[in-house]
Amino acid sequence: MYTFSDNLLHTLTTARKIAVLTGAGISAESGVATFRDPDGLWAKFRPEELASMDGFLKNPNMVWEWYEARRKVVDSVKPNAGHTALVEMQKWYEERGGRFTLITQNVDRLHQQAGSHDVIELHGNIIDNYCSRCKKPHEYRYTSTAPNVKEPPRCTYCGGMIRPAVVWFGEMLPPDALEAAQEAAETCEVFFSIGTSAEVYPAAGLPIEAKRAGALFIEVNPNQTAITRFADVSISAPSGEALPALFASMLAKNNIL
Ligand code: BJW
Ligand code: ZN
Repeated sequence: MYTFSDNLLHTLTTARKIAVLTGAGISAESGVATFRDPDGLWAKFRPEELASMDGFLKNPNMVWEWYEARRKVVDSVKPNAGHTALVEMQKWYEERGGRFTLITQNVDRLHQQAGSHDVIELHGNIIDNYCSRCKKPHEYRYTSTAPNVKEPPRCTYCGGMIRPAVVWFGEMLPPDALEAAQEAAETCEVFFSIGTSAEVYPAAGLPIEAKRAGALFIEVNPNQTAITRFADVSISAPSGEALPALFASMLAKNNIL
């Protein structure tokens, strides 16, 4: 049973500009591993070997196979109650003329699968592919029924190695996505940071930028993070439980206003 203060519910039901940043934690209850939890991906794999251009060039087959294994997981899972609550919140605010911007670091597309629209993807997605040399998109897609592809396909135009359309360490984030995320952070009244350790920049700077610009900063995470101490409201619970409970409390509050 979750209870939220009247003050918080009043702010949430009267605010018109909401921005939300999500990380791997929101997909944890769907069965997608996070990165930095004790059972996360970085406990078993080295980020610099798997999520960097240097790592890919040193060992392309290993990196490709790691992404194919993660694609297999993403292909087999479903959005959870946390994703669905964000879909409902987006609809609720928009029906009232508000703006609800969903920014994600996740590459799994589960927000879109749940029904969120105009999701800002800061770190790309794990579905698409492009050429690591000439940057042209490539048509390869993982399918569970096809035989395993054990090495990167080759570019039809230049013969370069095909890579997943994610953002690796040391690479620029898509400029339009970053700009839209920064604009939402600087202009919102409420900023949620959900299921992210806030260790990876520039994404981790967004909640702080929002707070500096005057937004109420709410964190949803069962664990402490690098930015918990800056949160105005800290909801220490899994997002698949906390977000539906929060939205239900907002609706109950709104009905008696
Ligand atoms: C739950 C839960 C439940 C569990 N409910 N919650 C400034 C200072 C220092 C360094 C830098 C800096 N600026 C840039 C850098 C370098 C670097 C960086 O930030 N390094 C730090 C690690 C120190 N950043 C970059 O390189 C970025 N590019 C860039 O800045 O370009 C400009 C530039 C270029 C060249 C030189 C200099 C500047 C790119 C970053 C790309 C990150 N890529 C990855 C991999 C993507 C592909 C893939 O998926 O394989 O993105 S790394 C990985 O971390 C992934 C994630 O999106 C990202 C963030 O992780 P996230 O989502 O927070 O997950 P976790 O696991 O860390 O946390 C999960 C949380 O969930 C935990 O808190 C749990 O408690 C919680 N949780 N269950 C709710 N049920
Ligand atoms: Zn090419």
